[in-house]
Amino acid sequence: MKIKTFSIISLLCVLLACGSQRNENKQPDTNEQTTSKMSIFFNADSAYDYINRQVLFGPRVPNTESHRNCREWLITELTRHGASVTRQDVKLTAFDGTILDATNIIGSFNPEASDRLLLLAHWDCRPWADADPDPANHSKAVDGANDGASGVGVLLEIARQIGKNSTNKGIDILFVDAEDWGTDGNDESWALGSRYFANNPHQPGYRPQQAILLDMVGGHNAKFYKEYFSIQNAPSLVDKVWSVAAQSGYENYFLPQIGGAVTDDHVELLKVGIPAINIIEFHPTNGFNPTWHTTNDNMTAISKETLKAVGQTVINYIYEQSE
Ligand code: AHN
Ligand code: ZN
Repeated sequence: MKIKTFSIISLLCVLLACGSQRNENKQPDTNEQTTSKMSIFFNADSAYDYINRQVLFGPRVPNTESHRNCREWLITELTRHGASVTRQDVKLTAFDGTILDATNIIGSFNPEASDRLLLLAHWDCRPWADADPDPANHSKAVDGANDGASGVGVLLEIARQIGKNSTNKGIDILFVDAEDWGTDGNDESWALGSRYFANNPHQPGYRPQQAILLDMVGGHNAKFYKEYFSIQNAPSLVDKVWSVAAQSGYENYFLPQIGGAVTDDHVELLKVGIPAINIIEFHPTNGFNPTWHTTNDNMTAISKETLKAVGQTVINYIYEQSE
C-alpha cells in the first residue's frame, strides 16, 4: 500500500515535471504569431519535378531546339498558375559575336498593385562545361540542373502556390535568358537577358521595390552566405530574408556571414537602382558548388532539402510581407 501511494506520488511528480518542461519549451508569443502567418507549404517534390522537366528538354542553350521547347513550356506553366505573362524576344550579341535568340519571360500576379516584389532566375544553360575536370567535356553543354533550372523550379513552385493562395502583393516572376554565355574576366559578357530587361522593362517605368534572384539553390548541403553586392546595396532586404530563414528553421542553410562577390543578374538590376539581392551557393573561399559548369550539374546534384529551405523561406517572406 505504501509502495503504491509512493509510486502514484512519484508518477504525479514526473507528470508535473513534464508539464512544466513543456511550458518552458514553448515559443514566445511573437514567434507563434509569425508561425501562424507562415502557413503556405512549399512542396519540394514539386520543385524537384519542375527541375527535372527542364532537364528533360536537354540543355537549354540559346539557339537550340531544347531552348525553344522549354521556353514554350515555361510560358504555359506560368499562365496555368494564373500569372499574366509577357515575353520579350530579343536578339542579344554574345562576347564571341554569336547572335542569341533570347527570350525573357515575365509572369505577373496582381499586375495593378503598385507595391511589387520581383523574383528572378536565369533559365538558359551554359553551352560549355568548361570547368569540368575532364577537358574532353569542355565543349559539351551543361544540363544546368542546379545552374539555371533550380532557381526556375523553385519559382515555378512558388507561382503554383501563389495561384492557389491569393495575396494582395504584386509579385513578378521573371525568367531571364542569356545569363550564362559569358567568359571569365569579362563581367559584361554575363547576364545579357537581365541587362536588357533592366534597361527595357516589360512595362515602361516598371520599378519593383525589391528583387530577389535565385541562382544555384539546389545543391546538396548548400550554404548561402550574404553575397557581397547584395549586402552592399540592399542590406535591409538581405537581413530580412536571412532572418525569415532563421525563424523558419533554416539557419543551417542561410549563414549570417558575408560571402564573396558574384557578378550575376542582380547586379544589372542594382545598376538601374532596383534593390536586388542574390541567394546563391558561393563559398567565400571555395567558390561555387563543385558541379558548377561541369557535366555533373545534373539531377544527382539536386537536394530536395535545399530546395525546401530556399523555397519555404521565400514563400514565408512573401506571405509575411503581404499581411
Ligand atoms: C561569373 O563567373 C563572373 N559569374 C557567374 C554567374 C553565374 C554563372 N551564375 C551562374 N552561372
Ligand atoms: Zn553558370
